[in-house]
Amino acid sequence: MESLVKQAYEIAKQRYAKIGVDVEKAIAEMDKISLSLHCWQTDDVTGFENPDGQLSGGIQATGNYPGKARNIEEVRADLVKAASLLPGKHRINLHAIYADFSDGVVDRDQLEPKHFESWMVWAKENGFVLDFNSSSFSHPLSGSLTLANPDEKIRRFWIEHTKRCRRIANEMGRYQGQPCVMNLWIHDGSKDITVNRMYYRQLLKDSLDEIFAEEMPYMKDCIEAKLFGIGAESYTVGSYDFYLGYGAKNNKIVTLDTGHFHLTESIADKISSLLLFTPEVMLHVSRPIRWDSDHVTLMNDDTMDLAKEIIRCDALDKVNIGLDYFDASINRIGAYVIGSRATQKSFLQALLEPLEILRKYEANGQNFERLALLEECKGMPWNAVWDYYCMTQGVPVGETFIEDVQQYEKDVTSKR
Ligand code: RNT
Ligand code: ZN
Repeated sequence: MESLVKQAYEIAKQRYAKIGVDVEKAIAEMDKISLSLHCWQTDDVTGFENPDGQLSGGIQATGNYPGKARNIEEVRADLVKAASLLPGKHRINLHAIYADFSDGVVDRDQLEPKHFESWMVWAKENGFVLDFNSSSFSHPLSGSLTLANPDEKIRRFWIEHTKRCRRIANEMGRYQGQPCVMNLWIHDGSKDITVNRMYYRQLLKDSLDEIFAEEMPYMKDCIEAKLFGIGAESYTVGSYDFYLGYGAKNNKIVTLDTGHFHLTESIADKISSLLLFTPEVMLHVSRPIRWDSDHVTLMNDDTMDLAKEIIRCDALDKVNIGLDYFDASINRIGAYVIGSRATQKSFLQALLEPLEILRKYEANGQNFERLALLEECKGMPWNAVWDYYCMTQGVPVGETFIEDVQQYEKDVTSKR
């Protein structure tokens, strides 16, 4: 197998050289592509507050495939397993509901860095860097409005929660010696027509201003918009326009979740616009089917276009690549690995694009040639480069990771 992979790689290298692409450089660039692995794929966004709690906030994990992680040890074991099947070094994205409650569960307005201390130690031991998220959903006070709630008591509860989350993220960043990226997504919205669109947005703006007032040098703030959630079909307080305006004005990172837009909208096209006005971009790579269904990410046109646009904008160091899907209908580790590798494969293809020639064609008005070469690129042997990359990184080549996932299911998840 090894020599086959090598042979194919050598041929691919020559093929790419003919169109001016340096394959070795592309592989070296792959090292910069760290995914932020969303811990919630391991347990269908349950978290550790209440294992029997219902997922709320307009998001849904459908399916009941056996073997979901039920506690902090199982979540960690699954994360380590999934990451072991991916080339490269990665980050772990935690939600506030994944706190270590071994000393007792506390409410979300009581969370402290100490509840994430064991995560920090574990991450360091396992070579991961942590990212973080405040959690507005699946709580008795979640309702349909949190940071935009006219009820001052409820709004204050969520402001307190989010402020604490920033402090936790800041501690994570300090501990790991690199900034922790904290995402803020709230589900606030309304099922039916509201006559107070401005009012709720004003409340959200006020809440954010207060939350962000405290300087936090070791973390980065991201704000994530959404088109609509289940049960909030008519109005979402934190819409894209809202957060784009807020981010541009306040220098915050805007999160683009690929499931949070009209399905015909190109998320790839937003990268260059955003980066002209905001410092960085955070991605939640997902796969919407008819709605924000959070199917397993695939190497489809949407993911590839997104990766290509980032490379074409030379923006790798300004884009944080997180994943966000939760499929409970198939082996969860398998789902994890498929989506992560699909994202990595999309980036590798983007790095192998013959940009110099394509740009020359474009500058000369040679539009036929540009289109022809773009089309031919799809059939170039990028896969031989991917296999080689996986092999040199010591992770399964091609489809052989299926067996690893099956083995883990046999040994671990099927016994849960
Ligand atoms: C919901 C948002 C959000 C969540 C996670 C769990 O539509 O995409 O990012 O999926 O934070
Ligand atoms: Zn998301």
